[in-house]
Amino acid sequence: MRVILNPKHAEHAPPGEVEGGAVIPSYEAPGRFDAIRSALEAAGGFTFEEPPKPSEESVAAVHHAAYITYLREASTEAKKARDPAAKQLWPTVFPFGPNPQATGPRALRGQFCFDTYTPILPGTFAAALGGANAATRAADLVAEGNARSVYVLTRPPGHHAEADRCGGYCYFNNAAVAAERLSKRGAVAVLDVDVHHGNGTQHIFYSRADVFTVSIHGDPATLYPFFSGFAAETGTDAGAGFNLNLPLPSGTGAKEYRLALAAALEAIRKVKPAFLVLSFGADTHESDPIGGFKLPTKFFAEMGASVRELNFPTVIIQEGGYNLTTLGACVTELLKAFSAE
Ligand code: SP5
Ligand code: ZN
Repeated sequence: MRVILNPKHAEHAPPGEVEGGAVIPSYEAPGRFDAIRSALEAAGGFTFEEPPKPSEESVAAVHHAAYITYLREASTEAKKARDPAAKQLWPTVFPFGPNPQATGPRALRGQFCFDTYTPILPGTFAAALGGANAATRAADLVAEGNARSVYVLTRPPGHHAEADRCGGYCYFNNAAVAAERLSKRGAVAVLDVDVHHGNGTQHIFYSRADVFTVSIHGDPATLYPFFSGFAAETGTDAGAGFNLNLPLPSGTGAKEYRLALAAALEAIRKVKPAFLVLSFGADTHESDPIGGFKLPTKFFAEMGASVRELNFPTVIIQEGGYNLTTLGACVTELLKAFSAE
């Protein structure tokens, strides 16, 4: 299987995140990428390549111009800063009403973000763009029939990023970039199996019928992102009926997950898409430090086989997964099953 790498991922390395008023090491760290790459190399059967030179075109197809510009300029500002504190831009205050006068740096930092987990650092723009470019390359290979399925190895992840806001460690929505690209050639389904609701992908395609978004995730009543991912969110306008959320309780294991996955796959079959984008998070694993689900490593092989059975040309995008000792095995199990003859 061809693996498209984000060559710039390490330029974004958050120094920590805030947990109950204390700063703890960031879960979303460069070591995630290395753990996956090493596991795939050890398993064999994977070839690694980088995307062609950076372009913002495919990002502009899903994100607002003002947001892209903000992220670029804020990253540059962090790069130029001499004061160490000014090299990390953390949002603290979020809009509580529209105010055209609120254009200062602290206001903008909150305006283009929805949580406090998502800092802008000197390399954030480059790293986010590298991921989007890798997703673009993968989508083009699949759209043109040059590959049946392609895996995008990237971080930071993307599925929480909305059209004009970052959040949940995500800046550019790589899955949405790929889906948008593929949608020029035919209908697309996005299946999001990260343990967290893919609010960004839902948001970007919420009023469209040509991209069917499906997410299986921890119940937002108790799991991040808390404000979306409920079953009643089904799409709007032309997109009514083209968003499916399958929330599951904390502690969900293979038995219950299997049923939700079958329901998701059945719904996707009915829509008859030409292409599939799989937003793959391994944070459903039983050992994940922030997920709360109980899937064993071997279930990822089953997941890969089930999704593969749909038999659609597929772009697989790496989202979350935070246990560095099991992450590589989860991805390998999924991809091996997916690429088996
Ligand atoms: C892409 C992705 O998986 N984003 C996840 C964003 C989750 N952010 C919230 C993390 C909260 C961690 N605190 C949990 C403490 C459990 N001991
Ligand atoms: Zn996640």
